[in-house]
Amino acid sequence: MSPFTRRAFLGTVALGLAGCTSGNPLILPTDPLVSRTESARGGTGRTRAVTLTATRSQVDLGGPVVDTWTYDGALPGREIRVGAGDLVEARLVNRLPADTSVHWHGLALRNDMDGAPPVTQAAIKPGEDFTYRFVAPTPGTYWFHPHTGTQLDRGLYAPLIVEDPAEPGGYDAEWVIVLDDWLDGTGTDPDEVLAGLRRRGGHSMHGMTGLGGDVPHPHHLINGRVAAAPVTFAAKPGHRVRIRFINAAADTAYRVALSGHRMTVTHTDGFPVTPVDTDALIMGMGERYDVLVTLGDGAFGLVALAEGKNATARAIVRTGSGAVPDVRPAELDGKVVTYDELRAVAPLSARKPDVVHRMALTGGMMSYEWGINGRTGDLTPARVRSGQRVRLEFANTTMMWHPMHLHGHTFQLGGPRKDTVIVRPGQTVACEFDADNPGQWMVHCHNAYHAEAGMMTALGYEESR
Ligand SMILES: [Cu+2]
Repeated sequence: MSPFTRRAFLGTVALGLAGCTSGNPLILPTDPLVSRTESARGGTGRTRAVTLTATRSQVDLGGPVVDTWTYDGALPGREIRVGAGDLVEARLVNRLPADTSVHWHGLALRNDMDGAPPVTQAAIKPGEDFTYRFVAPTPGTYWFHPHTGTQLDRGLYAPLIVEDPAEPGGYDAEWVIVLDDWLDGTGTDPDEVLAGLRRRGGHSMHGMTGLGGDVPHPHHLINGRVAAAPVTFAAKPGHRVRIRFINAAADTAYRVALSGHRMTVTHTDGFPVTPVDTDALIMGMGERYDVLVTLGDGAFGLVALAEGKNATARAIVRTGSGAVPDVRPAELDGKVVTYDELRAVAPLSARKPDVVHRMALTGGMMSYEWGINGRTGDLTPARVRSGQRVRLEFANTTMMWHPMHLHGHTFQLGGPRKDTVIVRPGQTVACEFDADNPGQWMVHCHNAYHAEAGMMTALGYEESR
């Protein structure tokens, strides 16, 4: 059980309010300003209504059959696809034996729909339901998952694709590829694994890149299938395909490549970049990349190598006859595009930050306690005000890498726009954004085990007076 979920709804935020010697009153998710900000977003007037039933399910991973938790029995859950400006109306029915929530990863949505108990809503109890209603403001590749305990490491995840009606397209097909590391129902479950890490400490598995994980997941999946029983994508030679990659794993960075092809990166975390060619991508948990590829003739392996874990997930791309090539395409050892090479098409204008929050990433494997600025799971918010240019500095003082995620905003990371950024051991990474989405927002590591073991805090808008 998480130390956070035991707290009452808004308990932590209310605490911040009570001790208001430290600043002005906070703008809570229930503040009328949150609704006013949503109204100002406008929208298309179209509504996309869906029901998600979170439930215990048995899932065939393509050999291994596991008991797990899913949305509606599907793994990944069914994609939600809307146009920019559409209203998403998603009713979550909780048939799990535990509290849950749905977080809409990467969207700058209204704060009270962010799905992060106890800060933005009360957890949804077993047998209860909750309807999320929000405008999907910006196009891009997003996804959704619970923000409760270690549930992200079960089967509760699905893509959320926001289409851009103004986009030229220029491709023949579009594929969504969801990467995941899997252990639930294989004789253990994520809560048991976390309890074990806390009892015994962890064993960090560092690979060549130092991007290893803490937990040996026995399976790695592309779209819910193990490498031995891959999904096949069929197309014609010469077709241009847009691939939307989503890393939904709990504890694994993947190195991704398509054998016999280069990929042209077009988007990072939903936002367009000046196109750059690469052989491979490295993706931390929570990150998304969109790429374009022009397909050759034959059969090709789309491979995701689990960094530091000596394991792979894969899918097959088939445009003609022929055997599927080896499990480890040469492209995996080719050029890997870096953040530095990427340039947002619409960067934030240059501006001096009005406020800087330094967040030291702290903790270690021995006691398996992780934190921010030495505090474990402390949701007392770092304060910002509407209209400010805010700079967050993540300084990694640990021996592990951390994919850091900010809710409700897409920051500028040097060149690209992102909402999740890999911070390597010893590295300091600066992210800047304009405070234009009032409310209380989580900032945390997207390793599900690190977040649950305390590497989580909040960013809180306060009233400007
Ligand atoms: Cu972490």
